[in-house]
Amino acid sequence: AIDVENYHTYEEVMAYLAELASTNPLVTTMVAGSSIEGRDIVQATISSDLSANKPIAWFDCNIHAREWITAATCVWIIDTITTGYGSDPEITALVDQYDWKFVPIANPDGYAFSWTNDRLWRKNRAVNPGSVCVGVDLNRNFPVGFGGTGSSNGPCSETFHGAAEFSEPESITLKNLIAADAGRVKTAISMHSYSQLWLSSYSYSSALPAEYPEMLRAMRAGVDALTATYGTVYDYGSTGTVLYIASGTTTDHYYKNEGVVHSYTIELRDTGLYGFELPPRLIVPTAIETWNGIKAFINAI
Ligand code: 0X9
Ligand code: ZN
Repeated sequence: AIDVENYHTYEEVMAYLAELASTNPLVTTMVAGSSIEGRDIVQATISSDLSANKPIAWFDCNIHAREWITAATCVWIIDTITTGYGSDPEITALVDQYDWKFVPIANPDGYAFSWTNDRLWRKNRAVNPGSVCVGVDLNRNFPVGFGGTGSSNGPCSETFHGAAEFSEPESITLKNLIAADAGRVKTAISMHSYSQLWLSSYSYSSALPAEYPEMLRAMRAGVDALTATYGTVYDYGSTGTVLYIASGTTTDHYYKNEGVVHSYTIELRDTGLYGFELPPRLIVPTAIETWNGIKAFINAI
């Protein structure tokens, strides 16, 4: 078990996932890759029948190190689904319908560093040849629009895109996971914070995807249910129109290169009062409203 009302270290989250996998028949884990510093990048799967090859709802969390609420929310959702299966009819139906896959800490080195050295660290912990600055922004290391607007070629920048697309083991790991389930991923959601936004492609340009009307409908269903929970206000739409242009993101890769129409980035609470340092007392409310949004969204697609 894990105390979902607090933030947890990388080791604590990994221990929780291992314990779940060994005690709960719904849960399997796999080491999908390893980080620059050699930490495991773990994917947890919740499935009531792995052999059925169901459609998948897939989540990457904490690709940005300082966005602790994202791992905490993913852990809360894992805990809620595994606890509710068989007793909560809505959860039971969702697990019978989908396999649920989570990478709760997609950037383990950065996350560990944000606990031990710098709470506001964002990137991974790559040593950049020829620079004193460390780290690549993993959410600029994907191919769609690689190196373009909203990314930097300077290793000291918070949005440094890296030497080449997929130069980092952490981004390769996410790419491989999505590719391994090609054709089955019904939705892929990248969890970020903060800003309270539900974002679709495109991110690398202000152009809109062909399926944008369908994406808008699905986002609206999610945001309406999220807001109905506690009144938390969210904006939604394509990243390039709602937020800013960002090239080389996960969401554009899952959408454009892997064919996942329902590919989104969700920017969780808040809007800046606490920013990345959301107090522990707000973990559960954030997770509850987000889960309500995800349930309504997934029932709408
Ligand atoms: O800039 C980013 O990478 C994200 N914002 S954050 O404050 N969490 O760093 C936004 C990226 C949004 N784009 C998509 N992936 N769609
Ligand atoms: Zn982020």
